[in-house]
Amino acid sequence: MSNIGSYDKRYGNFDWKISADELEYGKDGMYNIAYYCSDRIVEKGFGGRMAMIWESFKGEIRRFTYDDIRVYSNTFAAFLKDTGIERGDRVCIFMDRIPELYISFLGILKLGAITQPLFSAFGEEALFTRLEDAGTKAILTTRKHAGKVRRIKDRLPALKHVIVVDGDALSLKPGEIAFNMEKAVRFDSFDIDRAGPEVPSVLHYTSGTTGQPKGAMHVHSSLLAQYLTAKWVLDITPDDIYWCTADPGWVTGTSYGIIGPWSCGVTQAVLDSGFSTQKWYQFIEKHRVTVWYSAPTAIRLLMKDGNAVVEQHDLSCLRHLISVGEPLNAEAVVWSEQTFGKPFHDSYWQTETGAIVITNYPGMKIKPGSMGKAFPGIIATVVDQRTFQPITTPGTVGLIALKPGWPSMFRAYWGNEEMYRSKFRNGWYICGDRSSIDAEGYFWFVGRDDDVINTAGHLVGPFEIESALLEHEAVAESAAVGKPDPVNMEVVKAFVALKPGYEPDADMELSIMNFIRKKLSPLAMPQEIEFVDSLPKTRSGKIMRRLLRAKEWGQEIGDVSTLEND
Ligand code: 6R9
Repeated sequence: MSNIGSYDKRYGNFDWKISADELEYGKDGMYNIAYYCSDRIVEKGFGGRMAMIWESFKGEIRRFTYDDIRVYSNTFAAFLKDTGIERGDRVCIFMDRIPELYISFLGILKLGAITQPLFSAFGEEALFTRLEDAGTKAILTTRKHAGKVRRIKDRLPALKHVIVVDGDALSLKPGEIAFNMEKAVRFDSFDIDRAGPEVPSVLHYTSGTTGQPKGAMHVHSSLLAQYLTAKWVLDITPDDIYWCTADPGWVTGTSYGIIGPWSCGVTQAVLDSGFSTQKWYQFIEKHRVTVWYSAPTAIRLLMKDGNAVVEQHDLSCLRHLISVGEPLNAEAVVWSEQTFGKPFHDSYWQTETGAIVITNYPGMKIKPGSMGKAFPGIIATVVDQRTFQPITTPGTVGLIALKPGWPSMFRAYWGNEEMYRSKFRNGWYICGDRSSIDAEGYFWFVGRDDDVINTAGHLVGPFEIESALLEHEAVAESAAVGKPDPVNMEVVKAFVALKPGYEPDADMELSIMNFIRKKLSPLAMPQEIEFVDSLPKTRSGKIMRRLLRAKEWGQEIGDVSTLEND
């Protein structure tokens, strides 16, 4: 029997109080996520249970009990407080998936400060944009990534502290601080910030169509949704070994790589290494992973490598599989059922929703290719793109819309009230994705309603890429669009018009690709560059990205005058 039991019963009879009661949320005025992820588990008598089994890319293994993460996060909190970090300050975490990332995340929250996790593969420009926007006061990083911080620090007047968690006197530059979690004086207790359920907790940057990435701000009471979805959708029980393959630089890696699982008291396995079929199967087998949360691109890569490699491993430990981030194709569901004896369950949500909102539940009939149904407590529909009225005819495509008010809904885009408000129409939060709903209430994803590129489950904003492209000395104008890719779903393709005197040859293509990889990230790097003399524009001079995109996807765009106002 799964944790959720009967979906219909749960949906019809739901109250978020279920979550609050189970967590005893708000007891003694305590609302802080970090308390529920560490101290509470210890107080319940499970301090000796493993919270994290961590494996490095070299195969080194380290284990941390719930009591360890309680004490180490206290230690981080006390150190940051001593450094001058106060409630509401933004503290960025910029490191690979090392234990310090997961533990400092809780430490920052214990202090009442806001965590801003950023993907460590970000280059200096991507990092700069996000730190500048958030007015970030401190950054926790490692020697490996400190160079990028050093190169932009002078342009960030708000950034007061650079803390290197594996630093020593020799490796530091003036003004930087070394802090070693395990060598520091341990703090067995810390006065956890209790400012309330609406206190900001996590700030995740996410890409949109226009402008630079926006910071989706969450608050502590998001826990109510993250806890219950981890329990009911991921079906986590304290006896499980749970593996979330996402990096905490993205929302899946925090909501379901830290908050959800640890508030459920489960043992997490963390692999600080990139994708490799062999390595992943070995990891599951070695640590006896039972619940596995991953993404369609990874599943497609595993499928590509075939079943011979699966047969070399004992994967019988796997009990429940879930996927997120991009459309989960029906073939992948069927393949996983044949290969692991279990289907992957799709789950749909966004940085802005903070937690899973539409999904296939354990025990529910799966229709391969469908994302499933709304989570209890979530009122989801599709609305007409012009009137924002719910569409009642099954099978008609509209925009996915949610009734505001679920606990993990983002509360702001950092410093951008207008953009935040624009996401709400006619009493609905508009997700920006297109879908239909069938007669049984199952959602069938169609595509995004904007120009954001989803590559291997990661959103990349065309504007951010185009802005960076313009900084290349040879580029006069550019457009970045998503192009179909059999594994990553989409990859970035750039159309570039060069300044006079520059040659559109293979060297130039390489030079531009490397420029973007270094400045932004490997994800944002165009996999292909098409040199053009000029780009199609509207009468007002805006580049018609949609026209270029439609060509890549082999779609008929029809009358281009309809794009005039895009
Ligand atoms: C959690 C996360 C959100 C966007 C979302 C949609 C796409 C996510 C999906 C899916 C099809 C699914 N997306 N889950 N598309 N099927 N099951 O990924 O957050 O990085 O903000 O991306 O990803 O387009 O709007 P985020």
